Formats: sequence, C-alpha cells, structure tokens
Amino acid sequence: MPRALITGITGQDGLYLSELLLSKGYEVFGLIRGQNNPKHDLVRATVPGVQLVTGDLTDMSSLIRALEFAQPDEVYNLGAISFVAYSWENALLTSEVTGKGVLNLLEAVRLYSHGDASKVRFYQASSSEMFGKVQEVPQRETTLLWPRSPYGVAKVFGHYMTINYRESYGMHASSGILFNHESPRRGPEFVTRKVSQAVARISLGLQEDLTLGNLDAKRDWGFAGDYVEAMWRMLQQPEADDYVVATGETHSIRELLDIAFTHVGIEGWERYVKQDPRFMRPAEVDLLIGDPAKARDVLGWERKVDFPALVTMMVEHDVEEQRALAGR
Ligand code: NDP
Ligand code: GDR
Repeated sequence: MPRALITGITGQDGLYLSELLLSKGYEVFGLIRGQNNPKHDLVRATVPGVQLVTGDLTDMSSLIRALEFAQPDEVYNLGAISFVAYSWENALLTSEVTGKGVLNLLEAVRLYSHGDASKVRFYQASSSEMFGKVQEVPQRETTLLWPRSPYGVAKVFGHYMTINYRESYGMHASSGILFNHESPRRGPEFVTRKVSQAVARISLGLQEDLTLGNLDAKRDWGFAGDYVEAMWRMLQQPEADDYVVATGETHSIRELLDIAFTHVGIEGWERYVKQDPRFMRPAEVDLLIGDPAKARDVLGWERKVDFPALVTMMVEHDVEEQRALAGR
C-alpha cells in the first residue's frame, strides 16, 4: 500500500487530494497545525481514513518527526498562507510559511531520506500568481516569472527551491503551477466563494448586497477536484518536472456575477453589487490564462468541469447550506 503525507490537509485541496489518494488505496497522513486545531473535526468528518500528525511548516523538527511517523513514498506540500490579499498585511509571515516553509520541508525530506533520492517523491504547490505582471499570454512553464504580491514572491522562492533540490540532489521533486481552482470547499475569503455564498443568501432574502473590489480582474478558473488529479499524475512520472495546470480560458469577475445571479433567477446583478477600495489590492494580476498543453500531452490530464458548471455547482451548494443554516 503506497503511503502519502499531505501538508495543508485542512484546506480545499488537501481534502480533495485525500479523497483521491484514499480511493486509490493509499495510506494517507495529513500534517495539521497546533495542539487544538478546530479543523480536526472537519478532516475527521470529511476524510475519516486520514491519519493526522501534528506539525508546522515553520518548524523543521516537526516535519522530520512527521516524516518518520508517516514513512511516506510521496509528499504533497499544499500547506501555505494562501490568501493573496492577506499577504501584503503579513508579508514576513507569508515569506516564512509559503516561502521558507518549502525549504524546511525539502530539507526535512532530504535528511529523512539519508542520501537515497529515490525514497520520497515530492510535490510543490506552485501558483499562477508567480506570473504576476504578465509577460506572455497564455502563460506556460517557460514564461518569465514576475510576481506582484508577497505571496507570489514567496511562491517563486518555493518553486525555484524545488527545482534546485531536483537538480542538486536528484530528488523526484515536481512543481505544479496551478491556476485558480475552486469548489464548494473554497474558503469564503476568495472571490468565487464570496460570490456564491452572497448570491445564495440574497436569493433567500438573508442578505441585501455584496461588496467587492476589482471587477475587471480576469482569472483562469477550474474545479479543484480536477486539479488534484494532475498533482497525483505528476508524481507517477518516471522523471520529475514542472507543469502548468489550467483550463486555457479566462473569465472576468463580471462573468462570474452574471452566471451566479442568473442561476438563482436574478437578472441585473449590478443592483446588488457595490465596490469598495478596501477590497482592491496594492498591485493586481490582471489577466491570467494558462496553457495546459504539457499537462495534457505528458500527464494525459484534462479538466472535466467547465466554468459555468463550476459556478452553478458552488451556488447550488451554498443555497442548500444557507437554507439549512437559516433553518428553512
Ligand atoms: P487553503 O488556504 O484552503 O489551505 C491552506 C492550508 O495550509 C491549510 O490547511 C492551512 O492549515 C495550511 N497551513 C497554513 N499555515 C501553515 C503552516 N504554518 N504550517 C502548515 N500548514 C499550514 O489552500 P488551497 O487548498 O486552496 O491551496 C493548496 C495549496 O495550493 C496552497 O499552497 C496554495 O497556495 C496553492 N495554490 C492554490 C491555488 C488555488 O486556486 N486554490 C492555485 C495555486 C496554488 P490551517 O487550517 O491550520 O490554517
Ligand atoms: P487569487 O484569488 O488572488 O487569484 O488567489 P481571489 O479569489 O482572492 O482573487 C481573484 C481576483 O478577484 C478579485 N476580487 C476580489 N477578491 C477577493 N478575494 N475578494 C473580493 O472582494 C474581490 N473583488 C475582486 C481580486 O482582486 C483578484 O484579482 C488564488 C489563491 O488560491 C492563491 O493561493 C492561488 O495561488 C491563486 O488563486 C492562483
């Protein structure tokens, strides 16, 4: 039975990846922070087969202990401070966790492997946010990186450290440069979930309006359930490499609003949406669109859920959830 250790187990991708690996017969271990993390219960309820082990990406000794406990064949580093807007307010902490945390884990894997580079395969959750100030459209594995947020800069550090460990020590270490991926498990601070929750509440008469920032931003949005499949496929390749994972389509926040409001029978979303500079960013990534050709050709990966299906999936989930919360 193969064994996997996942950091970021309580997050959106950690839950989907756990489900995928458990369905493939893996023994799955999840790194969880803190002695009393309230998300223990969420993980236990969603993926009861996962064994939790305490640790933090900023504490290398805890990572070594987690590796010794889990004895993994594969390590997926999904843990990060992942909210881009928050990273300006907490730039040093973001650098420690999202950037230096990758090095802590790579080094822990290297020490744990005692010079046997084939012992553990490693996945790093790199991000389209590394492209930032876009130098090429669509963005591919070779596109120049120009991050526009402390989060993006930290991800670039982790990305190149992963490549460096591959080149220096022969480690099977791959980076997935994933574009935005969403789901009903997305955190409510991200724009798609903020919209789907608000639209659900407005349709039920529980909320009057929705306040957003930049409505002109464009993103290449896919479904998280599809994207974790690409992570797994990367680690099954004979050689480690870097892959862009994206849909190849881009959509604006306005299109997101159109689909979400129309789905609950509300035409003319402009009446409900306000803008507030509070939700604007000091620097913005305006146009993200990825070229998933390499992932398709080498990994045989393709997305299954398109953008309208993703948005309606999230809105339908949130209508049910909000209805239940309101006791209706
Ligand atoms: P989430 O924000 O949902 O989850 C982040 C996870 O990281 C949580 O489990 C969190 O744990 C954990 N974490 C935070 N700080 C630490 C720490 N100091 N030590 C250990 N774990 C920590 O992210 P997603 O699931 O959406 O994304 C997974 C990864 O993929 C992240 O690295 C993200 O940056 C990256 N990514 C995501 C994309 C997306 O569109 N979703 C696109 C490209 C990259 P806790 O519950 O304790 O806070
Ligand atoms: P992003 O996702 O920054 O791309 O990072 P987010 O959903 O936060 O923002 C997407 C775009 O929407 C615009 N926007 C708003 N965003 C939020 N959160 N709230 C608002 O009210 C709002 N109004 C407009 C933003 O300006 C932005 O342009 C996500 C994270 O998962 C990262 O971890 C990951 O690396 C990248 O995707 C790829």
